[in-house]
Amino acid sequence: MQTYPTNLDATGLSIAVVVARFNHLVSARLLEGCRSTFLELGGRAEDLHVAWVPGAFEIPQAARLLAESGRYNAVVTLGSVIRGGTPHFDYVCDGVTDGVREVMRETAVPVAFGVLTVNDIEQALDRAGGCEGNKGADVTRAAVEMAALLPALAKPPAVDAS
Ligand code: INI
Repeated sequence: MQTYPTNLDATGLSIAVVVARFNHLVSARLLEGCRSTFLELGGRAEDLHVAWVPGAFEIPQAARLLAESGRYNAVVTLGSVIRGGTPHFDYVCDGVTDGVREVMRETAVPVAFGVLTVNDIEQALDRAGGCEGNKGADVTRAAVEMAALLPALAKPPAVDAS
């Protein structure tokens, strides 16, 4: 068996973060999870570039431009969509999930999906540094892992030593 190498080493990586201002308290906590995880993994604060957008619906457009810029090893998307009493929730959720998926598929740049889709603010805060962890931290790990893996897929894996 031969396995493509993966790691969680952010040394030398540049990452762009697109974060929605809507539900700002949640976004700020997700962003802090992202920032602290990037630093823990060896990244430098000056290599984490943050673009605030009005809401989750705007995330894909900014994520695409950043991914296509050639400046970043990965893009992290952060925000929260909280269910209200109207179908608006579904349209915003569809827009951001479909849009981020398209950017992932149509660029060679890893794009991590850290947009919470939840029923209420409590569920959002639970997942933004509360009892359910911090999705911003989780997706930053995913972005760093994919940033190492994707370039390695360009050639066959090295033969395992074992
Ligand atoms: N944007 C969010 O990021 N979260 C939400 O919960 C939300 N709700 O509920 O409406 C939301 N709406 C704004 C939307 O993302 C756009 O910014 C707006 O429609 C302008 O295009």
